[in-house]
Amino acid sequence: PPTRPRRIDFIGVATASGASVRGCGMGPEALRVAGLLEALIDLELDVADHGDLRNSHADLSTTPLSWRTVEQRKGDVLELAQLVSNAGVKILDSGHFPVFLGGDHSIAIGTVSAVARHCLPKQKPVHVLWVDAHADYNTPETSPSGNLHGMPLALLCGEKEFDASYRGDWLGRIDPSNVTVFGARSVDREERKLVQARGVEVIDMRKLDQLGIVATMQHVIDKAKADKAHLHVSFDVDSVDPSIAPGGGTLVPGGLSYREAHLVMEMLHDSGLVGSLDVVELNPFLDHGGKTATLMVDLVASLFGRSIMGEEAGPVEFVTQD
Ligand code: NNH
Ligand code: MN
Ligand code: MN
Ligand code: MN
Repeated sequence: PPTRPRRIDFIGVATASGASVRGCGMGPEALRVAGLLEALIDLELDVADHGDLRNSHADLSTTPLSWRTVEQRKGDVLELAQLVSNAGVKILDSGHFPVFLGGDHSIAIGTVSAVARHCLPKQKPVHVLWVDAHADYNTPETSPSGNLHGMPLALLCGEKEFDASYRGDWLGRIDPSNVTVFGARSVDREERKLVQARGVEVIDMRKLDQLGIVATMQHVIDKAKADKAHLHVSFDVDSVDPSIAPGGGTLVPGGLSYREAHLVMEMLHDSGLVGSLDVVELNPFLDHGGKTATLMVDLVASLFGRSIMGEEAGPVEFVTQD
């Protein structure tokens, strides 16, 4: 059956501590202003907005983000990850569908942790679809930038270079062979070696050009279906081409087109396998008049069943007539 959850719970994570460019802490509010809740209510879905999580400590007010050391920002990211993880578990345990609004991609440390804590005790495997221009599989050793938004997958998959100081409900919770990176076109040299060694599937833009969305997404869906998995989708806005999604801090040319991105969401909807979603890296300060925020609202609506010919039309199937 298509993805039609009982209730969709939004939770914002207002942070840019994992990134070097500031501004994506305003992402959750921009998505609300662009009409995220209205779009889903319009689909006759039940929604609830839990507001935003943010770092609590007072020294953020005396040491602004751009002056914070790598160590301080790591502390911010891990503190927030625990808050996000706990909030996510609550939502999932209530039987609701969490949509996490970033914030930079380091919030996925907490979001995927929540999914793992909810699913793994029930023997439900967790598959992760990481839609991104980047692979986000750097470690503290391989990272060219030191930014944690380029490392969440490696941490979740238990890369050894994350020492005990990174410990939490996230370290090593995900099996790298259950991860698919989709839409990549910027993978760092050492990062490339790691994803290959660990068996992370990377459906990069070249493969997408050659095979198309339908075949590649069907493959992702079939893998998750065969495993009876919970599919978590982590959608980085920079996966989409910068010409239509300019609101990101680390843009790379050659991304998903408008229709390719929608088809990803439409096929995911029809699969009925998606149980949680991140929308991350939206930077309203860099966006052009809400262009990227509005695109993301439309993409989320597609994931939850908005379709061109109406919801009654049902999943698309080709009928051959003789
Ligand atoms: N790979 C680079 C790094 O690790 C860039 C990561 N930036 C992202 N990832 N926006 O999605 O620093
Ligand atoms: Mn569940
Ligand atoms: Mn990312
Ligand atoms: Mn990215």
